[in-house]
Amino acid sequence: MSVKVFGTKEVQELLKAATNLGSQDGNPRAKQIVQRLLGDLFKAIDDLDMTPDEIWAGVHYFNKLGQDGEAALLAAGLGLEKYLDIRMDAADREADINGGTPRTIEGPLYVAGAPEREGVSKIDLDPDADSGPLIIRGTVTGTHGKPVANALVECWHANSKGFYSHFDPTGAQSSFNLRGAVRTDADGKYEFRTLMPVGYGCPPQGATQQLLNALARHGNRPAHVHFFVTSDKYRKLTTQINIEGDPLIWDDFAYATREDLIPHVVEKTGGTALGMKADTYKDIEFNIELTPLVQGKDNQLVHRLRASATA
Ligand code: MBD
Ligand code: FE
Repeated sequence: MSVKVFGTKEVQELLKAATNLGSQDGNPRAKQIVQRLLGDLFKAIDDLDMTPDEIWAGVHYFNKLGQDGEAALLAAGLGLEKYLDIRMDAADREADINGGTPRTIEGPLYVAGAPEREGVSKIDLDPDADSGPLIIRGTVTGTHGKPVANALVECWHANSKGFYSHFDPTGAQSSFNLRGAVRTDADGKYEFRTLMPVGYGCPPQGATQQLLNALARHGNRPAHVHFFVTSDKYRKLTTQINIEGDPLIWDDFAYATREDLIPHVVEKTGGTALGMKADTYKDIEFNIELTPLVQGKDNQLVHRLRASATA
């Protein structure tokens, strides 16, 4: 069977009715977007001759996706979140905004409300026998390499099992374990004392992994650390670093790896004196360069539903 009904008057009128285009009421932007997406879906059903079984499998997939709370995870896995970065990179080039530390996706696992510290923060609140000590430190600079004092550097990352606090299926971690917020000092410096993260894997029984399985894709990320960097005088940066040497660095299911976001990992001693859990520790210097406001405004603030907690 290969019928073509998309172009018929009946279907076009159905589309118009379903999106209420004949009315002045409603949200015009919502109507525009729904009309386009629904129309593209109708067209695809015609073009690919999708069967009722396939359509209902898709409809029920959305139910499972919602039940699992994984819509934002799937957005990362299908490259939708990366696509938004590609668009923001292109918009920056068009606006002649060059340089600065590259952005990369936020992902779905940020939690607002980490306790704010000055300059240095120890964020490994819970013991984790399988993970060694790690320092991540650097300088936040702005235009012409000028240090930015009083910038807020937030970071969040997984534990030795690849689990994030607040989203840990074992319930093992306290609220802000491995999540920090530090104000840069007068020289623009920040430092987190923490433990080495391990890469994340999608919940094996979840809707995201179910779809990835059908595509013969894995749902794993290399070990990484997320950052938000905010300051009054510069645009907010959303980025991540990868842990050098992770075999998945160029095989991230969320496509977040970028050339300039793989700082060297250096082994150092002297951790005990710093209050680390062993004397030998890993040290990562990650310097962050922010980009200027655009006509006095930060055009990098993305509004999305985020978890929050109180410390
Ligand atoms: C993560 O830790 C993450 O950063 C992304 C983008 C998706 C799933 C888990
Ligand atoms: Fe992550």
